[in-house]
Amino acid sequence: MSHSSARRTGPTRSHQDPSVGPLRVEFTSPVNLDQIKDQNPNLQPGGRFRPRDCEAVMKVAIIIPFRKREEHLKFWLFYLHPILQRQQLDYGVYVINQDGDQIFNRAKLLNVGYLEALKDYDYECFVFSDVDLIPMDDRNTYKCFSQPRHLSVSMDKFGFRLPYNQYFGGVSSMSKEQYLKINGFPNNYWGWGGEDDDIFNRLSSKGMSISRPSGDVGKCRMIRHDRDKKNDPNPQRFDRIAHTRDTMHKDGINSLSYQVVKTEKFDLFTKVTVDVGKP
Ligand SMILES: [Mn+2]
Repeated sequence: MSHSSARRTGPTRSHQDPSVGPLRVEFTSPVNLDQIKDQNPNLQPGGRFRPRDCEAVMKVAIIIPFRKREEHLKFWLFYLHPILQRQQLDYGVYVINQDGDQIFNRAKLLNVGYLEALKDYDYECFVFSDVDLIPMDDRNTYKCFSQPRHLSVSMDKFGFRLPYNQYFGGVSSMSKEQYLKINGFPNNYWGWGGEDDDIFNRLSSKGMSISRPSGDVGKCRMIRHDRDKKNDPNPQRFDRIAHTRDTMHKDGINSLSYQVVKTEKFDLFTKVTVDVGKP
């Protein structure tokens, strides 16, 4: 048996963990898509990757809710593709683009991403990431755990600490089983805020706890930006969060409706443009 085929079948991961630890992350010099493509020659169309020389750690769909943040997406792709490949994931990147100019609905876009990614491949794990959050340590593995995972635990914008114990915003991951146990995410949070707390309430009402990396490994940077248009704070959010336990069984993946406008496979990501309606 040749050396290379032995490596392909052997238990290789513990012997060649390729993570490098803390990373330098900055947003001053712009990046471009051609450069990113050249730097990641092993990607497949649609922003897919699977390790060649070992069995992948997990099949992971990365879901990014999106509208008019092209500059942030470039930084995200620039930093994350190399990290995700070093993490030996069998992964795909799905940018879920809200069509039109109605008020933004982050959680509904995440639900759409879950279903649309599963049309592509038999993913077992879903990472839900804001487009403007970049991990500063590649030991923060973008995979699923025995409990739902919160990955963006120490963001620069919060002084590298959790803003509050129940915080579940930014970047999180859930297995298919964990996601289905909570009926997915709410579809009726229009505008900024609250949907992450609703998701936390869903998880805790089902007896799940939150898994997190250490504050050191979980450091990340947010790209600074002004408030998006059509994403004002949602005044109903406090009332909604107070009733998650009553509403979650009828509002979620079981009540999701949307229209795909188009699906595009670019070199570095799959973009699904979707009409999610309006309040
Ligand atoms: Mn942001």
